[in-house]
Amino acid sequence: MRIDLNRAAQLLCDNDNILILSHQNPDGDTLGSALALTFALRKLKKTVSVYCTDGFPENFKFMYNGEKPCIPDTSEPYIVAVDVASPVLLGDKMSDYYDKINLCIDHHSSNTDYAEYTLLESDSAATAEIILKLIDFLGAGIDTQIATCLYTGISTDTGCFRYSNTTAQSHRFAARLIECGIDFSEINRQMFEVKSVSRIAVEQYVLNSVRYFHNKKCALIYITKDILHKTGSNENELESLSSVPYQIKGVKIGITLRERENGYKISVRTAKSINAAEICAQFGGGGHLRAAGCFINGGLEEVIQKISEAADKALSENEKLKKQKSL
Ligand SMILES: [Mn+2]
Repeated sequence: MRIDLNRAAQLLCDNDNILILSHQNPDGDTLGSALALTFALRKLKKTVSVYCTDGFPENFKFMYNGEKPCIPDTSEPYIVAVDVASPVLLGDKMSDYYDKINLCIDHHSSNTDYAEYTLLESDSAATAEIILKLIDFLGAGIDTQIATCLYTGISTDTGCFRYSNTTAQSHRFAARLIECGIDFSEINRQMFEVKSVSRIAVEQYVLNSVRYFHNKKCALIYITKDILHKTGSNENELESLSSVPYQIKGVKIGITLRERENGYKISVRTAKSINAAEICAQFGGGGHLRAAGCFINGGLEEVIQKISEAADKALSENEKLKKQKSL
C-alpha cells in the first residue's frame, strides 16, 4: 500500500526494533539513506541495525564510521528497505526477506510494491532526499554525520548534480546539508575523482584500444577477461566506464563491450536523434532511447563487427533522414 511521509514517520515511531536494508552492490544513495535513517532513529532511542548483503564497501568508510552491517538474531525487527526497487535487489542470500519487508522507501518509478507499505517519491533525484524529509517529520534533527550520508546519496545519484534528474529540491537540500558543516568537497573527491590503481590500469588499456567507425561518429571500447586479469581489477571497478566512448567529441554512438561466458555484454549510448534501444533490439536486447544493452554471442572481432555494422546502419539512416528534412 502506498503511503505518505506522515504515515511512514508514524510507522517508524510505532516500532522500537528496526532493521534497515540496502540493495546489493550498494551505491552512495542506498547506503547513505540507510545509514542516515539508522543514525536518526537511534537519536530517537530506537534499536536499529543496518545491513547490506555485500557489506559496506571501503570507499564509503567516511559514511559508516565504524558501523558494521548486522542482522539482529533476537526478536522480530520491523524491516525497512531503502532505495530497493524490487526485492531481488536485496540479493540472493536475502531471499527469506523478500516477502517480509514492512516498509519500503524509494524513488524508482519501477518499484514493484513488494513491501507492506511503500513511500515512493519518483520525482526525487535520490532516496536520500525522501529520507531528509522523513527525518524532519520525525523531528530527529540532522547532525554532521547524518548530513554527510544524505549529501553523499544526493550527490552520487545526480552524478554530482549534473544529470537531468537533478532538481531545484536537490540543490536546496544540498545547501541545507552544506550548512551542517559537512566536508562536501572531500565527499565529491572521494566519490568522483579518486580511482584505484587497478581502475587506472584498466582505463589505460581501454583508452589505448578505442576503435572508431563511420567517420569517428561511432566509438567502441572493450573490456576482456584478459584485461581484468592483467590489471588485477574486478567488475565493481568498471562502473561508469561505459560513458567513456560517448564522451568523445563528435561521437553519436558510444559502445562498450564486456566479455562474458561465450560472448559480450554490450551497452550502447546514443545522441538525441538515434535510438539505442532499436540498435540493441536487433540482438534481442532493449532499454531506453539513449541508453540500451544487449548480448552477442561470439569472439571479440566477430562481435565488434556485428555491433559496429548495426551502428553504421543507424548512422546512415539518420544522415539520410537529416538530408531529406533539409531538402
Ligand atoms: Mn537511488
